[in-house]
Amino acid sequence: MSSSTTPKLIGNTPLSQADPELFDLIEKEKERQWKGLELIASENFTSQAVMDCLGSCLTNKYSEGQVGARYYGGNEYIDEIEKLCKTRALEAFSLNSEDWSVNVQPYSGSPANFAVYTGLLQPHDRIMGLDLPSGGHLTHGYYSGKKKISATSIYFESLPYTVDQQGLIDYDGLEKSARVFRPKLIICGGSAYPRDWDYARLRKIADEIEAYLMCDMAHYSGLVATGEHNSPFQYCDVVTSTTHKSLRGPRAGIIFAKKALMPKIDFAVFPGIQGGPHNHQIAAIATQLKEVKTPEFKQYIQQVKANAKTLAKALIEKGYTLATGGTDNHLVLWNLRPQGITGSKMEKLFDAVSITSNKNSIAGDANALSPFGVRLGTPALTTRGFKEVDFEKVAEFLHRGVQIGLKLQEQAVSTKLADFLALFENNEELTQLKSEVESFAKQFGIPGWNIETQRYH
Ligand code: DSN
Repeated sequence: MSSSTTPKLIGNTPLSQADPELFDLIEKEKERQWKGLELIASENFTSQAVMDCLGSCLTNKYSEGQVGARYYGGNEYIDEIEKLCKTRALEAFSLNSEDWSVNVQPYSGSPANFAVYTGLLQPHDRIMGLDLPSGGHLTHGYYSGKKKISATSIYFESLPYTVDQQGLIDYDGLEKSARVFRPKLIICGGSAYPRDWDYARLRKIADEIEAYLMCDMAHYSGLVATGEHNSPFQYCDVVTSTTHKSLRGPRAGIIFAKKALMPKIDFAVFPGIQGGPHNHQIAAIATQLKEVKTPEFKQYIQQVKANAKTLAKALIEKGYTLATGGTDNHLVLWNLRPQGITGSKMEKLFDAVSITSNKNSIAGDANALSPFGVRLGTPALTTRGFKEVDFEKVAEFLHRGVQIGLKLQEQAVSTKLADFLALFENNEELTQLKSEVESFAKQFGIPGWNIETQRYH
């Protein structure tokens, strides 16, 4: 075909030309990720290989159903990809395919959890999960005093268990409540819990009341896969996870279940809750699970833990208090109640100096909207190559941030957040701290980022 007769291809223009406005916003976000210190415990920087899958032609394909049993044609390669992903998922967690099945289709962690509940429970069946202010997740049944917040608490009857004053899971309290409430499902795993879990104890409680035991290991699945955290698989009936946190894969979800339970869960994922699987995500999970099996990934996770311990120790040495007094995993729950400044104020101040963190409830907080905790995690910066010595520097930046925050709080005309924020403008100490944070962070790359050109390659 001569060029004069070649039809013009629709949609063949790169984003930079097709939509410069959006392209520019993405460039700005890339730069933000590179020049700041990312301490949100659930975030990470995924690999170029994962990005390649996410930006691939797999996003074009519909494939409702299971491998080998799809509703549409043209799925011969999609079947191979999903099969590969499932095999690698079982291998990554050393699971025997005689006992365990896996569904890799959930779009993310929340739909994965809801699919488990939909598959195994009837509406209004009872569930018990760790309370959100105690470090649990919204989807584990959260409701406030005034309102049912998570759909999990709308469709099921939820009674939370909590942590004690030290921040440790109150297993005795859970056992006592479970004997009275008799839930059909007990959920373990959390989003802001810095210690490991006693799965044997949870299994004993679940067995006594004939409940299912489910673990949502989203935060620490990278630690479980590498043997750096207790494995929930020995004791649980179902284990769910996201794949983008410590596992460092794409934004997606995954469900493991004992073989007999999986048909009901598969049916809940599709056609119950979702439509066509996101095949680009499934391919990206597959390639990440290949990486998870490497010695380098195990070293990465060991460094994540060592960095979290260093951060915890450095903060304690500066006189701070941590929930549970330290950490066994990838996160630190920093209690600023003794200093008298809220996590809400400090989250904003850290943002202003290019340190990203999040406010978090601490045991004993009266106001969930204005808690005294800050959650800090090490997975993202460890991916950028941070070692123990770098986290000592991070602790120093955090400490300087709190000192500035306390000064500004003194100067503010009221205790309101807005009056605190008003003092950020043109504050020289904040400007200086931001500049030092960025100079420090910019020495470290992020996957796919070319430090020389300051662009993704
Ligand atoms: N948003 C996640 C977290 O930060 O823990 C959980 O879904």
